[in-house]
Amino acid sequence: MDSTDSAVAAIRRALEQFHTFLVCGHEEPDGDSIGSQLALLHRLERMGKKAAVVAEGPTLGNYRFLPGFAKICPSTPEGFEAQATVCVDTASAERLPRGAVPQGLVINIDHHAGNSRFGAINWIDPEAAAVGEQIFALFDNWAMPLSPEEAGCLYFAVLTDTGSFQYSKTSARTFEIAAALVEAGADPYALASAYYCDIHPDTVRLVGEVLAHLRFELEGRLVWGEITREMYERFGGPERHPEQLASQLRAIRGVEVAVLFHETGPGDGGASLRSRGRVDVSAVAAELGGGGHPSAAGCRLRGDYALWRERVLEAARRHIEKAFG
Ligand SMILES: [Mn+2]
Repeated sequence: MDSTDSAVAAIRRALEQFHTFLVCGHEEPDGDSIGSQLALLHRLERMGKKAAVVAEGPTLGNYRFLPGFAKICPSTPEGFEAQATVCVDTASAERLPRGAVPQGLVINIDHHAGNSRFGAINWIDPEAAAVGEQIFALFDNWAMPLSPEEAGCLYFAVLTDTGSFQYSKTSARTFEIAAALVEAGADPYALASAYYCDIHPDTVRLVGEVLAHLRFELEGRLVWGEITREMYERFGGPERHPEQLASQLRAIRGVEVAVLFHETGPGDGGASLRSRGRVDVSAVAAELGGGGHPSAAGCRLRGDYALWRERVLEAARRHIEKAFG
C-alpha cells in the first residue's frame, strides 16, 4: 500500500465510523472547493450521517445550480457538534472561512503542493488536477455507486479546476474520471452552461472598465488590472466579481504573469495571480502571506490598498526578471 492507499483507507474508516461531520473548503471558494464539499455532503447523507457544509464569499451565488447548494451555511450552525471535520482544497488552516472552526478529527484532502498538513489525516496529491479527482478516487469502488448528484458536483470540480480541461495537470486520468462521472449522471452541457454562460450584465460592464485600464510592464510579460471599491460600487458590489478574468488576462499574447487586484472594503480585498508556467506565482503570493499553485495563486490585501498593491507588483516584477534574466 502506498501513502495514497493508506490515506484513502483511513479517510474511509473515519467516514464510516463517525456520525457528524463538518465539511469545509477555502474562503472565497472556487468550483473545486464547492463541488468537492457538496459531493461529500451527498455521500455522507446517503450513508445516513449528519453533515454541515460551510462556505462563504461574495461570489458564492455563482454556484447556486449545484445540487445541495441550498444546504450550505455561512458558518458552523449554532450548536452543531462534529466528530470529524473534512477540509478540501485548503492549503492551510488560515485559508478556512472565519466561520468554520474545525472540530474533532481533522481530515485534510488537498492538491496544493505547499499544503501545511494541518490535519490528523492528510491526503495531499499535487498530481491531482482537482480535489474532485481525489474525491472520485475516495468514492470509487467503495460501498455504493456514484449518485448523479455526486457525479455532477465532482465533474464541476474537475471542469473548473482544469480551466475546462486546458491546464497542465489535465491528464489521461482526468478524462477517465470525467468519462466515469458523465456515465454516472453528470451533465457536461448543463453544468458548463450554468456556470460559464450566465454572467451578470454588470459583471461584463465591470470587466470592460478593467480592460480599458490594463497596465503592461516588462515588455508585456506582466499585465495587471484592478477593481477598486469605487468600481464595485458602480457595478453592483463584490458579488459581481469576474471569477474568470485573471485567467483570461494570462491568455494575452506575450504575457507571462497576470495580476488582478480587487479592493472590496477598507483594508479588504486581494490579488489573483496567474502564470503561463515559467514564473511560479505561488512563490510571489507566498511573499505576501498567500499561496496556491505555481500557475494560479492569490493573496489577501493587508493594510493600505495602494501600498500593498505596489508590494505585490514589486514581488511579481522581481520574480519575472529572475526567470527571464
Ligand atoms: Mn483545487
